[in-house]
Amino acid sequence: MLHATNSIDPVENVFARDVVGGLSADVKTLPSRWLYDERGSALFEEITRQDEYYLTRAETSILRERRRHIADFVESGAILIEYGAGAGVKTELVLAGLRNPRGYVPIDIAAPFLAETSKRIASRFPSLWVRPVERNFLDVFEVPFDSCYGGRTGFFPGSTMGNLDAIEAKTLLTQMGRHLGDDGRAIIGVDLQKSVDMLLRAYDDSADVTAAFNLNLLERINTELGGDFRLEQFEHAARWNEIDKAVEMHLVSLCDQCVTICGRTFNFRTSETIHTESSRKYTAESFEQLARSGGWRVAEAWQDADRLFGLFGLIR
Ligand code: AVJ
Repeated sequence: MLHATNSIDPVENVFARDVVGGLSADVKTLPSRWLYDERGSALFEEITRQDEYYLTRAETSILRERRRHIADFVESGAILIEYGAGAGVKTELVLAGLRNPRGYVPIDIAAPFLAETSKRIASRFPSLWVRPVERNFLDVFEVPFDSCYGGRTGFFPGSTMGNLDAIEAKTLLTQMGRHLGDDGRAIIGVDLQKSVDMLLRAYDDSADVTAAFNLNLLERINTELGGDFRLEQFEHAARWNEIDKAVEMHLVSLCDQCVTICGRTFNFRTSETIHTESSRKYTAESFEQLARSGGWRVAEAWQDADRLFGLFGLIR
């Protein structure tokens, strides 16, 4: 147990503040970044191994097949700056393909992952300067290494961009521009629009790993904030939002019920949902438009053989 749960103050505690705020709204939502506690991160890793979740395999195949193109795009001696580094598995693939990379800056709020990833990368690439930054990549902050150390390339794989709304995405792209400089480059991976059926199956796998991942958020509220969610009275749902071109994850209330968290009571009607995540899906054109809104131009567009996923090389 992390805290005496009766003393959690939604003004002081950011998680409590987001939960109380999100569940007080007319349309209940919770920010998707809270899905990634230790169990949530492990469940996400398990999702990437499910047959229906094609994203990770498709992106990894692009990184392997386009290794040479990527190395040409990133000039020799570059510093790689990764936004939301997580477990950093794809990073090793990219670094191994680059010519003489000089530095690696993983940015992540999850300190344990950050330390582990930094250690592993530093020992595999002994000549690389590794400088982790423990931040939420949406905050405003500076990165180590100025331009005299070499050209800088941003790396933002995994379609995490798809979880950001238009304002957050534009803010991040603008901040990346500031970090990476006028001749900086960026490599960004996003999922592409395709049949709704295939998209929904990726977010509602038959082994129910995605359901467990989504429901874990309620478990986390119970454990960390002393909530009394009855998990069996909620159900995972994946829905397509045609206007936003996004797969949404929801938690659907199976009955009329009330839940108490931090001394506050929240009512749920039967079928009312908590919206827990949006994963936006792009076309080459819609991604190009997004990139422009943040001050970037698309110089390279790579796809896997089945055209499921897109990796884009951006310049200023
Ligand atoms: C890691 C955020 C890219 O949106 O596809 C997987 C998270 N959610 N299944 C995604 C996720 C449900 C994933 N990202």
